[in-house]
Amino acid sequence: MGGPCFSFPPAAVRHHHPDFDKLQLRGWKAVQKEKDLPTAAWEKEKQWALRMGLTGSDSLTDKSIPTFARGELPHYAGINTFLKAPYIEDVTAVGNYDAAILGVPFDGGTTYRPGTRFGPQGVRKISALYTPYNYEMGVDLREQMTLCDVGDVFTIPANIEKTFDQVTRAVSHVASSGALPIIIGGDHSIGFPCVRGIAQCTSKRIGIVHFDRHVDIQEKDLDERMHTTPWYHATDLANVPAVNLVQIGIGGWQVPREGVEEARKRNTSIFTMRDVEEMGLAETAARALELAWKDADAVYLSFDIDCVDAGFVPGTGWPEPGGFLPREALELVSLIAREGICGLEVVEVSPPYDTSDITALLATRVIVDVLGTLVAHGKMGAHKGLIDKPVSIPAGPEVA
Ligand SMILES: [Mn+2]
Repeated sequence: MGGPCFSFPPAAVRHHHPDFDKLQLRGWKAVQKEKDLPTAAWEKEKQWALRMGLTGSDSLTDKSIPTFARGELPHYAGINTFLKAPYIEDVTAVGNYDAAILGVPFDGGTTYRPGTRFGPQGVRKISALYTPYNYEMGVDLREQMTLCDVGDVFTIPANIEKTFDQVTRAVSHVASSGALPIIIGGDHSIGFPCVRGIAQCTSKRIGIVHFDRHVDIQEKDLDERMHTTPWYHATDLANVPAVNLVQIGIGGWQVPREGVEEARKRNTSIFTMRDVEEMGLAETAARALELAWKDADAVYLSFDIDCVDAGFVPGTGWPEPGGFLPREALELVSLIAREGICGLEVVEVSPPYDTSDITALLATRVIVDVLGTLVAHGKMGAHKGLIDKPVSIPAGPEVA
């Protein structure tokens, strides 16, 4: 019987790092920070759940549990909105919230794998895994902001132009209300009508930070505006100049030359994965912010899930190896969002091609990480100053 070939030295001779100090650990700081977060909204939600879902059975010890599941718990139950946020059936009430989730179920701009029309459903479904609290950021979205889910835009499956008009109308309504639009795609063709929806509510100048493996800036693809074309049309808008478009993660073998030619003509800024690697995440974000915000009044954040390495995002239209690790992508969007944004879209999640919801899960993380960052850095609501030309969309007739 052989003894172990290695054994730990006795405690007396262990070499502790002389500067080791628990106070320096982020993990320890986060534990401390949690105690300062309020709980009022959670208490209110539990009361509301009892009112809506009836008091629970006598045999339950926890008297906050209702008979019918209402609100956050249990995570596997309920009718899924994003993060179990209240569903706003009457969209005229959307302005009562700091931010609003809207789905754009549309894959008519897809040139290879379809399925992103199921993106909003897929992301909402897996978002049920999440609590509104983030340990490392020390934020609790339920306590520190208000979020609603306005449901989906009524898209027109066989008509991309009519769909664009519907999307612009919906986004302009949400932006005009003062709620921050958080858009779940849908393929990337919706980038154009989403930006147009915000741009038409303001006389001010909008920059775009775009995460993608693909450049998405050619005029047409297969004779139409497609998911390869949003930034050509968005940067044709008077107050969305191409010089404020920063494209991060572009590279590989799926970047059409027509798009590259257009990026060159329009003088957009493109960071490849190698650029990011060499600069590091902090420097990448700093330079991207400088370019996107130069003489601009707000920045729109567009996150194509395929900017992440194909191994992490099987459920997408044009997977391409060599992109970001999830941790890098999340860190970068967080660094961008801390300066404030006027809208977020997360696109190209295709649940029929997904495996164990992992692609939709990452899309959820991008959204909650951006919301958490905005809260942590005091930027939630900062976009409201942008809206100086709110649009007004007629409501339908009163129902008796
Ligand atoms: Mn892409």
